[in-house]
Amino acid sequence: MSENKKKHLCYIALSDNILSKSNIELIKKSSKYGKIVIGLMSDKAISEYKTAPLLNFNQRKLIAENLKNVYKVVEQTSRDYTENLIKLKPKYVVHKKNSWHKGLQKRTRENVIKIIKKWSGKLLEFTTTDEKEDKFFELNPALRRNKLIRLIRSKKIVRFLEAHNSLSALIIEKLKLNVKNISEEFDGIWCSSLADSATRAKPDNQSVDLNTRINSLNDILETTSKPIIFDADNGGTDEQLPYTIKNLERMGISAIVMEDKIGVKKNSLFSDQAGAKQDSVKNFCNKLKLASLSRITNDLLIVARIESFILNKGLADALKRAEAYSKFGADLILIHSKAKTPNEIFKFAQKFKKSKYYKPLVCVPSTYSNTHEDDLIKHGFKVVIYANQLLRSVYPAMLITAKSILKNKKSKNIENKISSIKEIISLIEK
Ligand code: SPV
Ligand code: MG
Repeated sequence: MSENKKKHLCYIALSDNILSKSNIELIKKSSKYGKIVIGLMSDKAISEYKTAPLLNFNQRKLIAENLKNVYKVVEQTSRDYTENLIKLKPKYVVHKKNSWHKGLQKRTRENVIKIIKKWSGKLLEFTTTDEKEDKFFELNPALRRNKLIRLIRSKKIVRFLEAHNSLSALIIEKLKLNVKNISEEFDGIWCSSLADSATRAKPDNQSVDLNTRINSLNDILETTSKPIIFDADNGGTDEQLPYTIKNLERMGISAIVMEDKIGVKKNSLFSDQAGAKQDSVKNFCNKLKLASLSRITNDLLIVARIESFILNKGLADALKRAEAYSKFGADLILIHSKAKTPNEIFKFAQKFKKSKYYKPLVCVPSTYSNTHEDDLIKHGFKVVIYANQLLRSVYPAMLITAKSILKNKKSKNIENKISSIKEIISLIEK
């Protein structure tokens, strides 16, 4: 580097995993232009517009600070570069070519150009290796598993949607929607016992055995990278549970939900709960303890699902259980309800918030579906699971198509209502 260039600053904002080949290339190329300052985006800033990277801020910072050619690492607390650029007045801002010319990033790029122009700064855009190589990171089960904890720490609410097979999971994986200039997406995949059973035309009563459920998970893992929460019904027997936990952990699942019910398994949304009994607090606490001791890492979160409202046992019972479950190893509490309004779960949240055994709350707004996420956030919920909506949307669509073909004795009449083969194939191949 010439003497003159030595005093120039080169600003690179990074929002992904530092040790990707393309980032290293970017840093190497930039080092010819001046001293490199990495604007390391905070987890929170990233989560506001896309999935947070696998490594958290401190892990990324440690790596970035120790890279050759990096002069300094500063935190960038928003997607917008303005604050850091004005503070540092870098001669150059560096970015990967072609990765921010479209969509929401386009405005950020234009803004950067406008700001640095004030001190004759320049934008440098470099071609880097195909980002597919960076995707290698995503294949690591340990990194996928750890994503849920990170999302819980960095987002106001973490949003899961049910997938009943790989194709529905792929929709969750890839869908991004621009809502009021924020790129919205689902944070992860709920592997529902109801949806998994119904897809196999079986009732939600454990007729689909655990191995088959694990196979469904495997299919979904193959085509996605987002975190998965597994619905394990009541977790099975004490003899089986440690193996289930280890298996899920090995696969890279982020959380297991266990409900405090015993006896004949009934889906909680059925009004008839005859035969379904709630486990004793003591038994279920032992199960939670067993689950939490069976895991190798703390990244597989244990979610205790309380069925007190489902079985009309009331608020006091739910609260007593929440405290006990929390004490015995639950990382999160799922308070289930089949009421038409969220009143009972909101009352529960209000009281539980004050407990010294408080744990982040999960809800499943299937029957109180008119409840907006903002309201859930306001009442202290951290994870929302939309538990069955994709399954419920394919069923009527298939019925309409089948009826149309039967009625018209040809398929032409339904053509404009169904997707083209090309559309589906391109989703798979992309
Ligand atoms: C599931 O989706 O299988 C659940 C949630 O367990 S519920 O159907 O509400 O019981
Ligand atoms: Mg279930």
